[in-house]
Amino acid sequence: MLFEFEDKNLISIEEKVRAEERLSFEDGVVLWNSFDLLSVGYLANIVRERLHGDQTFFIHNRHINHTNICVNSCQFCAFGVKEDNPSAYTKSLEEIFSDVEQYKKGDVSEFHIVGGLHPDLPFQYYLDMISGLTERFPEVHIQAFTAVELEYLARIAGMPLKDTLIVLRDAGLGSIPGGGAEIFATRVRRKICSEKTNAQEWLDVHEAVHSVGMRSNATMLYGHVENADERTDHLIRLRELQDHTNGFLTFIPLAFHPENTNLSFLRSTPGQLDLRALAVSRLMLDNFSHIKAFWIMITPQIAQLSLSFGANDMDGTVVEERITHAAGAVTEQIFYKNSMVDMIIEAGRKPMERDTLYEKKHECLVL
Ligand code: V47
Repeated sequence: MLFEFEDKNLISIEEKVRAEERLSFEDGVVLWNSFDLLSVGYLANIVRERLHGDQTFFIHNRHINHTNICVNSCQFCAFGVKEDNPSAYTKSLEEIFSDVEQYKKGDVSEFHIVGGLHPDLPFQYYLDMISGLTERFPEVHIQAFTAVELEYLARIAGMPLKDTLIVLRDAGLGSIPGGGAEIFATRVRRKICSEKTNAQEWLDVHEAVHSVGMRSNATMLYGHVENADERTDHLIRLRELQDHTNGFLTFIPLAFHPENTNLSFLRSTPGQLDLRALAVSRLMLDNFSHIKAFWIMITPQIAQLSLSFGANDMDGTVVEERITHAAGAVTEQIFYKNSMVDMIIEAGRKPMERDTLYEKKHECLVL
């Protein structure tokens, strides 16, 4: 029996999806606004299965948030604080090394490092962090510092961005996480992160990262003051850069968490928007291979459902996450590998453990 769309506006989009034709800005807006979520998911699933069949990736990784002290004051952020705040912290390099020491004998394959823009830490701290981790854990891939942090690090290093990237790369930096993109539209950035690296700068940093041979991820923070046009514009700007460099590995839509932020009058994202964000991203980002459901932000249950709404990656085991938990996330901070594998199998998919670059992959059978 053929799948029947409730929303007839989706019929022309289905024709394009089946013909592997690029969707337009107008198509994107239709997908964000359609009342027929199941059909949007159905379309995203066509692409997901065309690219990956049942394969569903996850990684055994460890997040490190080295400091929450930040010179910016983004309205949506509950993590960043000023130095005099009682919850302010900065991990010494020794603390970072000893925190992750316990993973030496484990099979963790990635350190994912993101922090605030600290007013006083010297560039040497970041360089020593990367080289110290590389020396101690040569087999672990280091994915560190968002585009916003990298732009800031270049400033404190007093070097051009590309030179800063090359120094970090040569010290062991493997790839760049996708944070800091938020929503590219100027209207939204003025409201939620007026002091932050602007959209073009964020894109320029990723272009520079790709030009020195490193890969990076991309994100979009949704569910606050942005509208469907602005989300679509964000995805299309990422798609354009990917056409140019092909350096993005994966896209992760990030669900806004309002608690303890200056936007705490907003509500948490509804499950339908979480599923839709993954589905629309899969459909609009036709040149991104991987769409990641970050379970920490949307719950493991929604992440599991999203495996039929375009997502083909469940991110990682994480262990410690402070950014979303500062903003009221109620999920656990660690997802044991066997639970991840069980959830993927329960969803009718095939669990594949991967490394950061999706180069080494192996199927995980029931444990
Ligand atoms: O840049 C901040 C977001 C990002 C809130 O690359 C918030 O694989 C929700 O980028 N509610 C950092 N989100 C995390 C990040 C990330 C996470 C997982 C995987 C990857 C990847 C990257 O978190 C920030 C910002 O966009 N964020 N505050 C909040 N209240």
